[in-house]
Amino acid sequence: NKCYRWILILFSFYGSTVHAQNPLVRDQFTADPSAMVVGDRIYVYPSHDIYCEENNGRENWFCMQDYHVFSSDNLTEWTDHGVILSQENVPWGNPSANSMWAPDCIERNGKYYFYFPDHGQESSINGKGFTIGVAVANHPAGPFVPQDQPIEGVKGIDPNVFIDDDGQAYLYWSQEHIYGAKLKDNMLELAGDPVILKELPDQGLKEGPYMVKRNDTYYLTYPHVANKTERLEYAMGSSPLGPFDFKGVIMDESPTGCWTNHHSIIPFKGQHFLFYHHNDYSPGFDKNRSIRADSLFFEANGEIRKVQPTLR
Ligand code: FUB
Repeated sequence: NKCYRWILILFSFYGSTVHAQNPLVRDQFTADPSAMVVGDRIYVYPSHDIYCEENNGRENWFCMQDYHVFSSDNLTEWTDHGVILSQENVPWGNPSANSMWAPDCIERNGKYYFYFPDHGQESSINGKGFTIGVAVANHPAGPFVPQDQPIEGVKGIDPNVFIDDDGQAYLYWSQEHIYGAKLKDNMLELAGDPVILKELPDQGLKEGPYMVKRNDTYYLTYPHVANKTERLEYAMGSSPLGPFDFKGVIMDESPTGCWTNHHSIIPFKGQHFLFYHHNDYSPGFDKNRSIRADSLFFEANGEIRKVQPTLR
């Protein structure tokens, strides 16, 4: 009888735990997943990798022309809500730059603010000249309407937006360094000068910032090229713009050889998840990636336990 009771307890525990099936999206390439919980669903806003032909952009480089959003209530069945924003619809953007890199989305007062990098109309398509714009919707799946101009005072990629418990919003982004700044309540303009978040390892590219708050601690998490390819690292602090103490590695370099990684961390149904990407479906070309998710755990002292990617 005791044994039967234990089996029941274990079964009910296992049955209530949510597991992802990786990669999450299987009919197109996706990268840079930014996940957000709305009600009992997760919405994921990834980049949409395609392959650039020689006559359309920079061959063998990142090539992204639009964004889709996907949602799920169990991490295994995903609904593709279709295209939420295309490069030709960005009033200030270069419609042939193919540079709709990593985005982020957040809800405030019933509106959804979608932050995305793009090249302005005057910019080259060779990696310089990125800035960040905002598109606004009344529903997490859009339709999203882009603002006429990008955010003044921001140059770079990989936007991440965070709203603290006191209502103050912050924008983080990267351009060689990781930057942070307060946002005005309208979520469309900076409210102060950007600061460089400096207390991270000196050497190697750092990008893709993602801020997490848990138990009054701020976790600045980011991909970093410490060796050959990007691994996910984090630093902890007691305020949103630092100072931060470097703590360690969340995920080692990709076992599939993908040069980039890019992530988000959310609580969902009583546990935390790390969303990230590898190039599972394109082992020979790491600019065609696939988004994934795995459970993430905090240690009793608040540090993050390293996540091992579940492989297929
Ligand atoms: O997806 C294009 C770029 O690759 C992102 O902006 C970076 O974070 C890296 O994942």
